[in-house]
Amino acid sequence: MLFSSRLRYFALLPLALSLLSCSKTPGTSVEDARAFLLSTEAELLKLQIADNRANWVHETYINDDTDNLSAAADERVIARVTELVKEAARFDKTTLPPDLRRKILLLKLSLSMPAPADPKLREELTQVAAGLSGSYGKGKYCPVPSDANAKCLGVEAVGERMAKSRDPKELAELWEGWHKVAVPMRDRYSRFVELSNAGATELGFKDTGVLWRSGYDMDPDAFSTELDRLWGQVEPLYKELHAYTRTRLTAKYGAAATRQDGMIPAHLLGNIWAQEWGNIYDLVAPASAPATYDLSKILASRKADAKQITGYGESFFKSLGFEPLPPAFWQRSMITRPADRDVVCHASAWDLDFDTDVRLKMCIQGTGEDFTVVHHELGHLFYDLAYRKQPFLFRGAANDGFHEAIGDTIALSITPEYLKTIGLIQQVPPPAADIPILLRRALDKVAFLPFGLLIDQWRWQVFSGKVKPADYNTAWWALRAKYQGVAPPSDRGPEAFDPGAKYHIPGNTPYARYFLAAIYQFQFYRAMCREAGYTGPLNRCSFFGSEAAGKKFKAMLELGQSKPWPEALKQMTGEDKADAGAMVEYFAPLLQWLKEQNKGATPGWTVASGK
Ligand code: X8Z
Ligand code: ZN
Repeated sequence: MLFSSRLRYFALLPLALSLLSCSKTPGTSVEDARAFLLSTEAELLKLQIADNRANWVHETYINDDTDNLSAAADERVIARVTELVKEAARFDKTTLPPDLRRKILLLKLSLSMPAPADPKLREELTQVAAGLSGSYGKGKYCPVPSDANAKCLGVEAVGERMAKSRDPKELAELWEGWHKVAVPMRDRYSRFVELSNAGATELGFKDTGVLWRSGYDMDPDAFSTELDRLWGQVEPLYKELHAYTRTRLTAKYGAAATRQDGMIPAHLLGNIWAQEWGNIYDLVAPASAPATYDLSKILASRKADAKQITGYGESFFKSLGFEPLPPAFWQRSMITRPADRDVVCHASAWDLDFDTDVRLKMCIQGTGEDFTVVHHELGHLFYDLAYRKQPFLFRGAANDGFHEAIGDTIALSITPEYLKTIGLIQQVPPPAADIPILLRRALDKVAFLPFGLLIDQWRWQVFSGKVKPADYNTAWWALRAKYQGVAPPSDRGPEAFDPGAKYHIPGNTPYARYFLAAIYQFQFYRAMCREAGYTGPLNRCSFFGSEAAGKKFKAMLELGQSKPWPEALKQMTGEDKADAGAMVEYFAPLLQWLKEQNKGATPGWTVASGK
């Protein structure tokens, strides 16, 4: 009896201690950290799936109810992550194995919209955020607002007209019309900034911008410097493209395209935001170029529907050795705009359950642009599927630029030879078509670079308080001038909030990722071409069908975010630094050609002082 009671005593002691440690002073050992992360991952997985479902329904059926439901689900995740980050601080002084330390770091960085712990403020923030994103999704430009029957245009309709119209007056109207959508967002956006910053401070960051810049396995200031370095590598190429495009637009539009300062009016570049210029290819095409092909026309003549266009993307991945998309993808995606309700049409890829329920949300109309965007989006989904066996906190990209680069890497392989292989064109254009094909591509990829860079330059200034709400728009145009060399069609009034007319601002999606992706994709592509045994000029390579290239790619994707990104990059490319050299190599023949065309002209523009 005695013995047994002693035994009981000893047997119960550890349990009693652990009960004590749960209720009063939680442990800080490595084993405690492991247990904490295990339960955190299980809990967050559940919460995040519920949040994804609410957001999916919101974005595919916008109304007041779904605005509220998605805001409430976001709030639950943010509240819990905030608590868990604070709880995890107890391991700050524990020497943890690298995987556990990394998980805690990733947990801390996981919110792109940190929120205050005060439930009232948190609720306000999530509602302001859902309202901003809803306002963008519902946004319409009504050419004759007083006429109830006048047809109002959503963002794709405005985009489509701006791609096709060659009437500067109509283009200016469309541009100004769409930008009105953002006017009522400005005050809500400044409140959003205040509240999100309060949340970032509670998590130990100076502001939300610093939190965003902390996600790159380097010091946040070093990250800004790194972006400047990369921009420095490609800026000369952009300047030549800008100068050439300006000359051709002046020839076409005369005074409407001509400015004393050398900037290009933003409404003449074939895109609402002047972010990609491929739609004005016909205006800048080399005079004596051999005919190439127009993918939009080919797809239209074949009556390729949304499903077929998506199928082309899937086949490419399969040719590299990836499994087909899971059945849920085909059953649950939204790939065309529904006729009867407001939806967020901006294309996005959804990892609903962090397993095989992956979905595409896109309003495919059948253009050549859709063809590339489908590859972009499927890149996200094949990445999601590849890392789904990782622990929950590692189910993400090496960094967010990697996620954005995967599909684009594949799309660089859409060469004439590839289009012939899949039967979309009958004849491969002669080598003399290289320059027009490269120019067409540069209008999208090279023109994008300064835009990709400036969006977050603006947001970082806003989050840091350097730019106050009254100066939001002036600061925006100062950056547009500095980096892109573009100007608005007319002076912007004091009520304008032009950043809000771009999805990622009201949608609060960080944007430096796209700048990085524009550079990484050429680095990945060069490595895969090498792996596929290709040795010719980089711009003619397609690694379609190369299982060797696919294997290398897949191995990197499967890592998820379990390792710092330079390791993932090294495994795939042998290089551990981002390098725009691959992009410069790809466009080298075009750069030389542009320089010849620009002889006698001076690339560049002047930015008014004080801006
Ligand atoms: O937003 C996107 C994708 C979804 S992640 C369609 N992109 C940026 C944009 O449209 O502004 C891709 C390129 C840049
Ligand atoms: Zn994307």
